[in-house]
Amino acid sequence: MITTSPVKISKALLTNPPSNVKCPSYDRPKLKEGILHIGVGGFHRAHQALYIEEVLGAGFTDWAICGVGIMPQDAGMSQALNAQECLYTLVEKSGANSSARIVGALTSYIFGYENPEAVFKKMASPEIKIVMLTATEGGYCFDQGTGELDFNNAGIKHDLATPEKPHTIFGYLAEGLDRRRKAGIAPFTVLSCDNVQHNGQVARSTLLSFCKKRNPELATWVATNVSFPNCMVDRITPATTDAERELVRTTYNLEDASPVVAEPFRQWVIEDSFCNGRPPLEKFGVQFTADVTPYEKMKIRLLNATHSAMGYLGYLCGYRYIYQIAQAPEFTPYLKDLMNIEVTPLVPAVPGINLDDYKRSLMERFANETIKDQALRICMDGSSKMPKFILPSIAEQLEHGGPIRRLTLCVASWIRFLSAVDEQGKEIPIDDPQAARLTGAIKANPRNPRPLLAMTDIFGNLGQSDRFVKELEELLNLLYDKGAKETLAMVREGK
Ligand code: CS2
Repeated sequence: MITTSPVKISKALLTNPPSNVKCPSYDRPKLKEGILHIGVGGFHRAHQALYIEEVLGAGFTDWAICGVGIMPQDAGMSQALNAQECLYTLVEKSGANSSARIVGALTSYIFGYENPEAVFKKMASPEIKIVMLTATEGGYCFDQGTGELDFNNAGIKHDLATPEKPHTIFGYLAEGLDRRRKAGIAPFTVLSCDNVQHNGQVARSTLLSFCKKRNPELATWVATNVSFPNCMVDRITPATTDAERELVRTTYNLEDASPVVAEPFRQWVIEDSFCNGRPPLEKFGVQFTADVTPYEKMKIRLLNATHSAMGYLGYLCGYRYIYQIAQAPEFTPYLKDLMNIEVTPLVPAVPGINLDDYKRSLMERFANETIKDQALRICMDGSSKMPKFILPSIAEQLEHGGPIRRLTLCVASWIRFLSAVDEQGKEIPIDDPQAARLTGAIKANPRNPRPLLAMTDIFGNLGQSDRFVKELEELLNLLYDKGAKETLAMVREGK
């Protein structure tokens, strides 16, 4: 039981660290920033920043991170981190075990949305060797139908018209790289850490399309000199809410405006092509491979897809946390069948991984009730998650007449969720940059998915599959007529 008042996170704390909290072992002021990271949310701080923390702790001091936020909603993170010298608490929780450490790997944070010039300058500094991204699945602004950068996207239009004050990763990367090109400085590696299959290739092709429009010479230079390794990242990290701040306060006596709580599991598999050097991550549990394809397909199509299947339908059934859904007896067989029957046949052999063990460990991780992962976190940004996690598996199954019922139930649940009113008549908060467009499409008739399916930037050509459209309409009607629990029972029983 803690009786003294909580200690605010600051560098003063590091000189007198609490006994139950691990603190950086290195001399923080001596670090150099070799990495710039765009998109400093909970996931980056629980994953990449922790690997880097270990790199720094082992004496490789040139790889500290300069964090960058480019969205207006990053103002809160900027304020919180800058007020505590970019230090934060990371708590790992599983069962009765919990451990905390103060992470010091992030040594500065620039709020690019207000001060883009500071980001450009930093990107142009020769010390920066890698620019890492967690830009979210939607941050790459590509059209699912054509696979190309979407030049109709408002952010892309803005960045081409207003290069000095960008809103997307493209405006920043293009300007940063252009400054290096003009100054004769070697480029940085662009390392995408988002849940997008072939994330490096996607980052490369979308950035090249953007640069071609902006300045063809820059595009050629980027194509020849910049590397974009693909990688697979994994660690379940709930959104930070007051509950997490309270946990850190009561368990560790720390006052932290922006702590992170995550599961103990973490994985990072990267293709080893870095054009300007890299930290020795292989010494700290990162796996390097020539081809990340099987790892990313396994992770995105099994973990992320099952998350989506739990999120929408679970929310409609009245659950608010993922562990509740993963533990619910009515859900477990549906989730297992979805993975085993509809997704596993599409996943290639993954070197060194037994897929049965992998799926078993996923179910255990989902059921970890100590991390309280929010269903609504999973339900965010469906317009960009569906096309990466769920729809490609449906498309592949359709090619050879394979089973799609359980995956289609996930799509139907998303569309039912988008009606924004639950079965009790309560409002559902829709958090998606495309919310207005999506909800507008089903306003006239929420049971009719066709106006949504006509959005080929999301659905590709799935709307042309009579089989898929029929199953989707049937399941959506069942959700309205029978409710989420009964529809789930029917799908589970093969009806
Ligand atoms: C989740 C991911 O956002 C989602 O829908 O599936 O954030 C997931 O928790 C991570 O990818 C786990 O590595």
